[in-house]
Amino acid sequence: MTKNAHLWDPASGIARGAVPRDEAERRSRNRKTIRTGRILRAKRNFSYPLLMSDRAADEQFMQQALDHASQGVGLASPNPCVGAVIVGVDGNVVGAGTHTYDGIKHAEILALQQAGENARDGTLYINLEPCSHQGRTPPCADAVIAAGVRRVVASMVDPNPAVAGRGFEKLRAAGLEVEIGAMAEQARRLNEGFARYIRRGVPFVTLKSAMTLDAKIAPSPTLQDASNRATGIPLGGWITGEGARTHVQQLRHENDALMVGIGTILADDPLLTDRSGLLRRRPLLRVILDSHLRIPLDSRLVRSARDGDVIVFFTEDPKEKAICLEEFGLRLEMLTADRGGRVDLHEVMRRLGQLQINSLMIEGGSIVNGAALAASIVDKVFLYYAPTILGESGAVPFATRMGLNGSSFPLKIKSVRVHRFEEDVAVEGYIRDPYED
Ligand code: AOF
Ligand code: ZN
Repeated sequence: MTKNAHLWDPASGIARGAVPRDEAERRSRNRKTIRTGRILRAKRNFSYPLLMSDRAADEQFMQQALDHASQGVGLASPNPCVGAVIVGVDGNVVGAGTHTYDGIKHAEILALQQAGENARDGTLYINLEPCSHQGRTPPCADAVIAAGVRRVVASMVDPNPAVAGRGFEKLRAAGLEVEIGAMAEQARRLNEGFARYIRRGVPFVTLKSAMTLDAKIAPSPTLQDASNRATGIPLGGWITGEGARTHVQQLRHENDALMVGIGTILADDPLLTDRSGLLRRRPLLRVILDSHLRIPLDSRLVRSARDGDVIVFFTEDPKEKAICLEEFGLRLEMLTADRGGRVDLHEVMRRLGQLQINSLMIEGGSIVNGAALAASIVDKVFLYYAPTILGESGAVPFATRMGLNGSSFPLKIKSVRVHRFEEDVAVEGYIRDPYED
């Protein structure tokens, strides 16, 4: 008989060490129900609310961690939004934390400090891998181990190449149970700006536009009066309704910077501020592409510039105008022109990356939209549609001159989501995956 063979048990009629058939069936049933999350695992050392599966409880606590992380929107950049929740052995939350950049401490450190001794043998829920490196603070993985946490449930690996799995390795090497992937989609969306920035040194770019169903962003300038009468849409006026426009403020709040071309300034005289009413640690950086410095000194943008929150990229140097704009508090940066004589968008991206801008929203007119798509700087689109057909051949299209750089159209938009705002709809989708490309 070989060493591993089962011994025959005459009493039961089955091999010792093998599992009886009805017992095997019972275990298989249990495995299935555990996988589908309907019943409790038989043995456990702490109590969740009864009848809640491990997975449902994990998701509930991870949702709490994500809610804490979301409180860092506008306050954590250029760092990621991270929230942590610690559940003690009795199944209750004993600590929680939200990372903010100015607060320096990482989320799990704040949660551990709140939990104190109650963290021992508990579970840490966190939307990002605990860090393994010495940054402005020592590695969080070491602190989690030192606190005696037994299990770590995390949504995703840290896209920061300085961490990228090493935090999890540390935890596992110290004997902690580590589970990765709870509510990963939500977690990845929350930190898509951070992922692009930390992996590539450039901001994650969202192209936002509001248009009619026939993809026009404004009536023809020459037919402005007639358009007004026919459609009620004034040149430079609102196309979408209040619900969509309130949502745009939310998007502005989620971004570090906003970019338009000089054409938009001349047509609309916009303010381009974050009016969400939510706190942010840095003012929304307003970025203007203005090759020949045509920006009017009496525009609302120039008049409202403060603390370097307006940056103008230009290619020619009309000295007097530049000096004058600087006196108004604008930042001026001369960049090289691309082949079409416009500001090189790749240089703009590099420069904004150097300024620690994680995320940029383009709210440009036709030319900037077309140029951004053609230059492949756009990661995501957020396109609002009002239920109107302008039907005017001279109306301003969503994007023009897209073919100039020879980039590959048609562009495929992935992971599409559709949103509804009263009468309007919005299509959100990705051109590039900030975690992969
Ligand atoms: C975590 N928890 O709450 C945050 C983490 O310069 P530092 O020291 O602030 O470190 C920033 C890096 O640490 C950041 O790029 C990311 O990799 C990680 N952020 N990690 O475990 C947190 N904010
Ligand atoms: Zn950390």
